[in-house]
Amino acid sequence: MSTRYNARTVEPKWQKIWEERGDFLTGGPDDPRPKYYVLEMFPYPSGRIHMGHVRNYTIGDAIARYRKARGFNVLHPMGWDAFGMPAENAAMEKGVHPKGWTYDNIAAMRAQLKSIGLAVDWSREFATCDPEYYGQEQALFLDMLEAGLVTRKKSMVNWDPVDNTVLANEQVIEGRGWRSGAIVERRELTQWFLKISDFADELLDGLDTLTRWPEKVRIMQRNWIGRSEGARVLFPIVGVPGDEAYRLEIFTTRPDTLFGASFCALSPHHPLAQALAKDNAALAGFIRECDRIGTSEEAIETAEKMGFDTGLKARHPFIEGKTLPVYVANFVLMDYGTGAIFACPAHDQRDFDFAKKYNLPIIPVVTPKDRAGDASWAEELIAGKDAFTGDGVAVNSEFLNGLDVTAAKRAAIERLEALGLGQGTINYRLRDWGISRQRYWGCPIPVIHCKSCGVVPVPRDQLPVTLPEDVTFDQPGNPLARHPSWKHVDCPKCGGKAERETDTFDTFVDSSWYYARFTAPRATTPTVMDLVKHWLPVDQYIGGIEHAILHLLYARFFNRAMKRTGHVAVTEPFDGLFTQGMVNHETYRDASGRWVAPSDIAIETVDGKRIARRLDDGTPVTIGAVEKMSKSKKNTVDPEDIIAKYGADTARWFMLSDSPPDRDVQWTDQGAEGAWRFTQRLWRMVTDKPEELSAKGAPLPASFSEAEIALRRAAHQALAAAGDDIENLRFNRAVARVYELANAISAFSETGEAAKWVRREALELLVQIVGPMMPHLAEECWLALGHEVPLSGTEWPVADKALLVEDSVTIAVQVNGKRRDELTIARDADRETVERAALALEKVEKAIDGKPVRKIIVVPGKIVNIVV
Ligand code: ANZ
Ligand code: ZN
Repeated sequence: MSTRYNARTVEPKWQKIWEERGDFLTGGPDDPRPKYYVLEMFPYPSGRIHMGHVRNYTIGDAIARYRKARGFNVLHPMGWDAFGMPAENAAMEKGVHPKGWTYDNIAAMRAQLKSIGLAVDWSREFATCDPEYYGQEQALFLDMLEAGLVTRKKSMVNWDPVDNTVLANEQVIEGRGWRSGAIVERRELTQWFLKISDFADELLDGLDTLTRWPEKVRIMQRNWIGRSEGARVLFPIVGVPGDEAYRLEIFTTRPDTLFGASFCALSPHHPLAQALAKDNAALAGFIRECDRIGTSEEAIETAEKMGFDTGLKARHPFIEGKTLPVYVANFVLMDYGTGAIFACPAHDQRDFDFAKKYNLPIIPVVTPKDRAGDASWAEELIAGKDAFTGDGVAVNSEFLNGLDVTAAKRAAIERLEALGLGQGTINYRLRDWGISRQRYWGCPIPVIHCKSCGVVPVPRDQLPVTLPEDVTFDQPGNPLARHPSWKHVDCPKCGGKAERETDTFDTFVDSSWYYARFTAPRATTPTVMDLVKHWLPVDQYIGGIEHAILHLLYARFFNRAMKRTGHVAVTEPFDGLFTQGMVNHETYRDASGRWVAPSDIAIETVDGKRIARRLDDGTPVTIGAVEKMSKSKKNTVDPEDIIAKYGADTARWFMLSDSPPDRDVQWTDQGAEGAWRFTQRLWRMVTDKPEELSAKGAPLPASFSEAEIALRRAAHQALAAAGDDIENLRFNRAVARVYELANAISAFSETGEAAKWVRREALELLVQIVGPMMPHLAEECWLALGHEVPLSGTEWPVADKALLVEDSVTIAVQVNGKRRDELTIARDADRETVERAALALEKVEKAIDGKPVRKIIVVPGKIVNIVV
């Protein structure tokens, strides 16, 4: 036979067969099989899939196929995270409409994803920009509004004064708008918020139940929520114009360091700072300068520390007569704690840097335990560069002296409470989730603003509030706001003239509930209780680590909000989470330092050295570091090219084989070729010598030779182990077992009827193991082996338990040279295992009779002699 395996024709053929058979359509809730919901994070329809998608969806697909073969009713859907800025950018740059651009991209990417051969139930597909989807999202929002889970409040935003638009933190690059290049300002806008901070403790506690999540993701979420125990302290302030009784409230996690306080600081947006700035031009100028940094915590954190002395004095709560200067400082955030701090430079790095810059006192009040009573320690600290933030013993702190940090905190809080100057409190870093975006291509927020009635929800029977299509992108700002008619409506309450909200939702809202929608994608309510009860939680969620915090935290919150409003029954949406690594590639640069794409170069090996040249003009190219595939470094390979050249199975196989799926994988031509060669090899093994295989369904031979038993063992052990590996997402190990078994089959040279039977059995098992990973090739092999029912409709084989036990030997056991018993044990058991097993034999124990063992002699595979 020996034809070459031609992926180009075989792959589309099987994709068609699966579709016609409806193999991957999900069974209904009354399906008797246990349910299994596997979901990969849905893609943004940029227009083309990249290798990261191939990896992500191949992992999910292998799981879906394996679970289906194991008898589960699998839900494995696909959809599109389709709202967002790139569509509007395309509209501005190329004059295409965001809607057309998005749906065209979806069509292109759907075809690409289908060419990977995904076992997806395409009948459930939707895009978040479908009015049927976002209309239900609006209904959810109105329910949450009614349930008190939504608020409207003023908040600071990054404002691009040239584009006249709000920018997300990621769109501010070194203080400038990413498109306009203008220096970004901070502005206060009234925006919609979801009250995620009400759930801070619940979201924190819930992390403990997520035992099938990577620990690193749980840690990141914990840090993001940022629960801090501390105190609020009131500092009476001397010199506030018109308010002699003014008391400044600060938040601290270190009330134990109060005796080391050297100044207080206000955020530039603290009401006191703002009030003072009204009559103080210099302060107003300083605040404007601070605003230039943007709103991101990172920007504020990395900016040079700046302060402005207000001239006010704060009275120390514990030290009679002592006052502290009050600064306005750029590193104090308005939306954390109370927007004001007391500073203890000796024990906080930011305070330390600030004190050095402005010549403020540094007063150490906590000594490391091993330097207690060592006077030179304080001098070293003051002279040095670093604050001491560790645990230690309180010094110079009156009633706190001698206490460790924890005890001193407690004592300080007790005293503050007694004085009426403060109390213990818990603070969270987690802020409410601002969901307003001044953009067109998003889900319209379904409310109406009326001058007399205020905010009025859009009546349910008027949902969905759809986006108008006749919008313009020829000027910056929000096209919805400048649309001539869309926003003008009558107030649903009083009938007077009113205006629609022109903000749309943050696209993270869209991705916070799509997993629930997949359980009833065409329902006329957001979800259907029976169905979400059946399918949720998602059993296995798979995606990139870049979503470890925001997306996963928002979805965990949103699910709780949906539970409260009666749309789901579970608390946590994702039972198991897997974060796959990135796909990397070598980088290349030409003589002038410009990046060169892998497809534009040729590499040859000269004297053991790899030399790269440009294909067009032969000029040399430098081979650089292996980095994450990215357009900017041009080190990408296009999945479409790979599939055209080798077939999807090769790409799938390489993605799964090279490294553990949670680590980065390096895409190389050699690796892809190696994977491709294996597809050819497997095909040849199955088809080359049909005469060496027994007929399909031939009866089990009466007996087997030793070599035949060995191959049967190898095959059944590979089956059991690889199944376990796939189930636990250890695909690289499953792949290794496939290679081992393939080698064992190739090395098998027995002839005769029993040998043919065994060879067929081993090959069939090999093909079935390969099935979830290279489904097209496996189907074609399965067909060539004479099976009428495709693998997609075939159950996972059951390994023969008897063949799983290790190869064993029987050893005689003597005590003082006299045979007492024998031992059956694995042939490769180590010495210690053999000794322990021998000593545990009942007859041996009796013969030893409690006497101390002096020596054990082991002759491997033969005899054990215990000397007492
Ligand atoms: C005095 C002090 C002394 C502090 C000391 C630390 C060390 P976490 O752990 O993140 O909650 N802080 C409070 N509000 C702030 C704000 N709005 N902007 C910037 N910094 C603020 O950090 C809490 C600590 O960060 C607080 O404890 C406060 O400084 C500062 F030796 O108070 B600390
Ligand atoms: Zn009204």
